[in-house]
Amino acid sequence: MSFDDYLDQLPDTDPAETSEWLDSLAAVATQRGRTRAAFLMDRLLERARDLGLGTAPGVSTPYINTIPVSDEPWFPGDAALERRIRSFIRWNAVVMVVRANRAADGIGGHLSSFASSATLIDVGFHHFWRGKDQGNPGDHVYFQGHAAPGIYARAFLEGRLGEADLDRFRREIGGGGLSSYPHPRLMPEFWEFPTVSMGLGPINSIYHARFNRYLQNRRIDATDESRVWCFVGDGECDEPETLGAISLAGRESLDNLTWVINCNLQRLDGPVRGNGKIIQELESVFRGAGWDVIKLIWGHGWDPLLANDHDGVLVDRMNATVDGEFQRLAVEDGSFDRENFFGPDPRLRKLVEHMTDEQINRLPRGGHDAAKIYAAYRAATQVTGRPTVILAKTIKGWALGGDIEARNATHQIKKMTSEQLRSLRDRLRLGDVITDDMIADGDEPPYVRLPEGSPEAEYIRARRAALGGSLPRRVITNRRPMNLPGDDVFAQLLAGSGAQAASTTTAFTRLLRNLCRDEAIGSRVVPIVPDEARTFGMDSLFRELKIYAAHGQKYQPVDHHLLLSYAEAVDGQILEEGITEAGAMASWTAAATSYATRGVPMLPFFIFYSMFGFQRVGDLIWAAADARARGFLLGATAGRTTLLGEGLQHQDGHSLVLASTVPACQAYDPAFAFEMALLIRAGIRRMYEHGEDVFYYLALYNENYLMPPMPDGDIDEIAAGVEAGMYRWSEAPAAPVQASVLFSGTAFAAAAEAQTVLADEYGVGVELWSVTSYKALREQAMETERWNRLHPEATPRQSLFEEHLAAGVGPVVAVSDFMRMVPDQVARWCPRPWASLGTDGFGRSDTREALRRHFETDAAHVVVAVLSELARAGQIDAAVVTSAITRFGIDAEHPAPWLIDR
Ligand SMILES: Cc1ncc(C[n+]2csc(CCOP(=O)(O)OP(=O)(O)O)c2C)c(N)n1
Ligand SMILES: [Mg+2]
Repeated sequence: MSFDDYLDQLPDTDPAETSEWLDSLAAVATQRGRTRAAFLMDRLLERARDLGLGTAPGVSTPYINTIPVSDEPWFPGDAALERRIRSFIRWNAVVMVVRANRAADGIGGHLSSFASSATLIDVGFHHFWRGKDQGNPGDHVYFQGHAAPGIYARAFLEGRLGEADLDRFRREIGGGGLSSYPHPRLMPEFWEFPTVSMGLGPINSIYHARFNRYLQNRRIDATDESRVWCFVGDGECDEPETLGAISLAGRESLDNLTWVINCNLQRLDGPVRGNGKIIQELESVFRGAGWDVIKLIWGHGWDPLLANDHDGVLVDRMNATVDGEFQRLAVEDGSFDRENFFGPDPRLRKLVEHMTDEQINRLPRGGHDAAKIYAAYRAATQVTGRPTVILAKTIKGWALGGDIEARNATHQIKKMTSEQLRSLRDRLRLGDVITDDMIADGDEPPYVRLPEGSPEAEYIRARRAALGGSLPRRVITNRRPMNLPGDDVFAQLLAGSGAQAASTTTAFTRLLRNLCRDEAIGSRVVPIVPDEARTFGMDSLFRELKIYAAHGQKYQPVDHHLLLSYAEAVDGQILEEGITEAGAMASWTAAATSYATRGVPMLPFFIFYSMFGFQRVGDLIWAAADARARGFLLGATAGRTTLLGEGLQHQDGHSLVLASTVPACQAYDPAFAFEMALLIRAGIRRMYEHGEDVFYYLALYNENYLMPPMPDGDIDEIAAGVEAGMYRWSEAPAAPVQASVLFSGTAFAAAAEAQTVLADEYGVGVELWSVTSYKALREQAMETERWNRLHPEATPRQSLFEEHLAAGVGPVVAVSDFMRMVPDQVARWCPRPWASLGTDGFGRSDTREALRRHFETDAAHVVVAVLSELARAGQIDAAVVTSAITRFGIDAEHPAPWLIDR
């Protein structure tokens, strides 16, 4: 369906008049040309917009700068000094990568991404980005990961890094090196935002800007002095995460957000859109999403040409040239450009006849023109009610010389010959500081510093001082300290559910409400949910806490008469993200890093369908870990069998495997409400009292059973066991033969039933252990093992896991609603015979009972597993096992669940 189809449905009240207009347009197009006709149409549409006629907004404009020359402000900087400073930065960025690769072949690094964005970045540093020295957190700048060498090079000129630091680019082992890309985990006082996994910086920046608004609207922190800037690659725009959330920024009027898309027309392998125009494509997409779009395509040299383009032929040519051709023009020399870009049309050729080939070759692209960049940034910071994207056209590898600039291989080049370095030096006009013999073959090319007291050194210092200090810088100044809750918040949960059955999910919702009501911590709690609150029984919180809505609630909800109606408010506390786990995760990251980015600790709980967590947004979780996020992730409806009915794409039996791959993640599988409460209590202390940069992942289930109270004893002692990963849940009944069963989560029921059956019918006394975290046990065991390996003559230490189990006798059987891999993490440290039961294989729809039989995790299978291990150890007769298998109706010849679906 096209636009015409829609028009055909509207009544034409005066067809004669319509024809008149249409005929005149057609006449202009034939007699004066298409360009003229298009121009007239654009003018008419402009007037229509001014008159408020409600015509459909245009989404694309010609391939020229959005800001007319006449609207460009005076450039307040000293252009010559800035160019000179930039030359130093460009040089050092190159030398850093080149030296690193001479010292250690293959160590990598990138030259050409920064070479293309150096001016874009520099103008921000000199004129816009506010640091943190003026009493507020300043601006939040997300740099393109591959531009990292340029950021280090600037830090070097500012005196924040020394030569020894630069020489340790990508050499981090032993401490003190510079990380390849922005990693707060590795350089916690420098980098703030991990960006190098493409697409994550962009989506995180949107939700960061949104979270700043949330903080402001909830009156927790004044954030209007901070702007979020994000540098994005044009190739990076192909990642779904990059563009997937831009409409949120438009919808929520995030005028505190500015994106700069570095349109060098290339990605890693070749052109981003060889046959098209990435800038035009992005313009439409962003305009459609409600952003202000500033195209910065041409540098100053083009201004007089465009001013003399009376026939519009130059604009036509610009519109018609595809990116692959523009890339070619960048590679070739001026005479080629004269022939091939200007040449075919005599009017165009005439436009540049006064110029030399060299001058044509040097016609700059907008993204290399400081004054035009300044104009774009200034306009962006003045837009209200909308986010802004600047589409800046650049050349990849700019100034690095003909062998590198705009070549398809440019992204991967990390070495330069002395010859190439000499020509770079000349191009940067650094002949006065770098002599030929300093870059002779075989010698290390030198870093160059601005002489102390030189106008350049003074300028860079003064500019950053005026803007509030150096960037990037990660500091933790607790501007708005958060008080920790007392134990009374947890009391209800520790008491158990009495005679009423409950799930760990409903228990969590209760705890969340208690936390939100707590005077100390309540306002800092950030509940985040991606359209799943009803699934988790959290909709009861809507009315009480309200859903955050940037523009309030402009309608009366259908359920307004109900006590628990859908309630949105500007100062709402719940972030109801809609169906976007990626967006919700980005929100969580913003909240979970707010202690550092804003000095305002927040306590985020992101509760999601556990299947759509680690598996769906694992890379965002990894980035959050890099960013030193603190908070809670809750994988609800966890378990391959507990979530009955839903089937293969819903039943999660492996998020704990995935969670075990994230070093900072504290992954838990609590069985009882009190365990869950103790874990959250412990997590709050660890993260917010002791300042540990970890986060928690808890699997929550939707199965109702009686939640026992916390066992008698000292709360801290019991909590320590739950936190360490295991504690004895019940003693073994007296019996001649003994075994241990380890359960996690909802597998408690099978374990407890097996315990009774084994005692009553087989004379086997089984002790039960609740294992809350195999990941924690494994890490502790690995640590012990390592210590023993490295201290061969000392008395060997025992891991916690070994120590606990060494005290008992007989086999150990582990059961959980997750894959066997989860308990098997600790198998090699088990001092007794080991067997594990779990849910390996695809889920399917059925009842819990049927699923547990299918996956062989029900009580019958626990009984058989214990008996089988006892028989293997010669403690009972094998015939006992056989009879149990028959008795429980287990089909011994049935193929294993994980083999069935292959
Ligand atoms: C998720 C992800 N996939 C792939 C890469 C590998 N990669 C690094 S840079 C790059 C090309 C980047 O192109 P662009 O976004 O246009 O940035 P430019 O360097 O051109 O500014 C790729 C594919 C990555 N870093 N992250
Ligand atoms: Mg690119």
